[in-house]
Amino acid sequence: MSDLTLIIPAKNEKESLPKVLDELENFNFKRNIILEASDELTIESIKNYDCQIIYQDSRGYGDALKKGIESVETEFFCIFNADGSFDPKELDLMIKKIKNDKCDFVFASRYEKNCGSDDDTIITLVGNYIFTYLGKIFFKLKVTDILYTFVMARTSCAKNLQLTAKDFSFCVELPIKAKRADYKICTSKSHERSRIAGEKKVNAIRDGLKILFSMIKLFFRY
Ligand SMILES: Nc1nc2c(ncn2[C@@H]2O[C@H](COP(=O)(O)OP(=O)(O)OP(=O)(O)O)[C@@H](O)[C@H]2O)c(=O)[nH]1
Ligand SMILES: [Mg+2]
Repeated sequence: MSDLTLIIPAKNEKESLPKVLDELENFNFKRNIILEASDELTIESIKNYDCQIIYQDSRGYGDALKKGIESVETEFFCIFNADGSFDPKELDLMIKKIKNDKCDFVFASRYEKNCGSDDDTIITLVGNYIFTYLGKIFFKLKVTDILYTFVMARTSCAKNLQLTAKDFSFCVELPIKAKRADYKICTSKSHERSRIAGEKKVNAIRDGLKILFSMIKLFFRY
């Protein structure tokens, strides 16, 4: 399936990223890795792999994903973490939804029936619940796991969204702007695995507050 590009944001993932690329070996997707040019250890760790390395313009998770979306030349793309927490076997179901059900955006979810997470803490679980609920109430979003950001999309639709978030508030900006643009959104069942190695980049308090402020700004269309 060469009409799908995986956008893989990576920051200090020298242990996990090679293993993620090993697991993807039998899948015929393009792989675009987005990282900072200064992240020499991660770059060194994947030098023998078949993938495209793209340097982000600035810093941050959202900045990397924005650059990643701009880089896609295939009809579809999927945001795919470099830490091993996403299972590539789940991509098949997401592809079916986007092709057969003609969805524009497919948001994978850890919180539907028969879904789950090996990586959740009580803080991330409650945080996610609150932000997903705010999304439902204030933006009429039907996604069930707003912060997961395991998202497949029709590239032309995502490129239309004028995304600006450089940090983790990208997680809410993407579904809110997709909904506002009236694109067809659906969800897909997922089970998140633990990260393979390395440290998480999200800080619950700092990034939670940034996401909250971003939602308030988006609500007032500022
Ligand atoms: N290029 C780039 N990638 C980033 C940045 N911040 C996070 N990432 C990557 O984005 C993905 C998600 O970040 P994580 O740290 O795993 O966030 P998380 O899933 O909430 O945290 P865990 O629970 O530890 O998995 C990983 O592949 C990171 O390497 C960044 O500033 N730049
Ligand atoms: Mg992770």
